[in-house]
Amino acid sequence: MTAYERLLSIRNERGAGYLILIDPDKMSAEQLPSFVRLATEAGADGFLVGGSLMHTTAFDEQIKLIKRNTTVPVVIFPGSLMQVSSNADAIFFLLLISGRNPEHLIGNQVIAAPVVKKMGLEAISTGYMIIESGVTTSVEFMSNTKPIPRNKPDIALAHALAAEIIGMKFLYLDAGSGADVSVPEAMIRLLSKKSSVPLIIGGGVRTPDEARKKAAAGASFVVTGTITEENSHRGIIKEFADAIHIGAKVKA
Ligand code: 1GP
Repeated sequence: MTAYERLLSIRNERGAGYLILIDPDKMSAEQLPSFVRLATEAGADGFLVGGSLMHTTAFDEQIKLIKRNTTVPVVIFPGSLMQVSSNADAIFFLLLISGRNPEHLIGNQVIAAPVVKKMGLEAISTGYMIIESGVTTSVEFMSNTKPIPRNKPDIALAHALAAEIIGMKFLYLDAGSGADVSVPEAMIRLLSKKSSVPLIIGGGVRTPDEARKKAAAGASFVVTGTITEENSHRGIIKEFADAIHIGAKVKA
């Protein structure tokens, strides 16, 4: 089964899946194994690895370490061209479709594609949309693009439909790491109703209740990064997982 198929079956079984973002700069090699093990046991359905910046030189090693300590898919969520590793299960092959910066629409992809192909790394075509969140986020600054206004779900929908027609496999709506406010439920509801592309929602999700609302609005996956870095204990991760697994028949 491909990582994409595994993710979809998790979504189908549990109503929505819980993905934890690990920023390679924010967790040390000492912390990583125990965090990954406890998060897996607490109900995380997958790990995303990536960040807007990268100071570490051990990206590949970190992916290996994460893989060694979990059974769930480990997917690269690349913040730059330097974040590619054959040790991951897959990579979100991102096109920053909310922006109009050609480097993030096709330039970087052309540079990365031959390497990804040669590695035999599963690439999951993902339309990446930055949603306005009140502050200038790292991803907005680094990508030199404007986010989609949060009160314009119709604009987000037009992007989602374009992604669907192009044939993308996921849509990632991101308010940006550490955002003041997360992606609005009204936007998630509209896109999940009118587009068939599964939605990944992240950025600024801080409580299990907020995560549950994203899943109830139609998110196929909800991502937390900052909050799980700050509170990396089993209890909070289990609360997030239980809140997001809105379709689970029996709660773990
Ligand atoms: C950012 O969606 C992720 O790209 C996670 O955001 O760090 O705010 O949880 P947070």
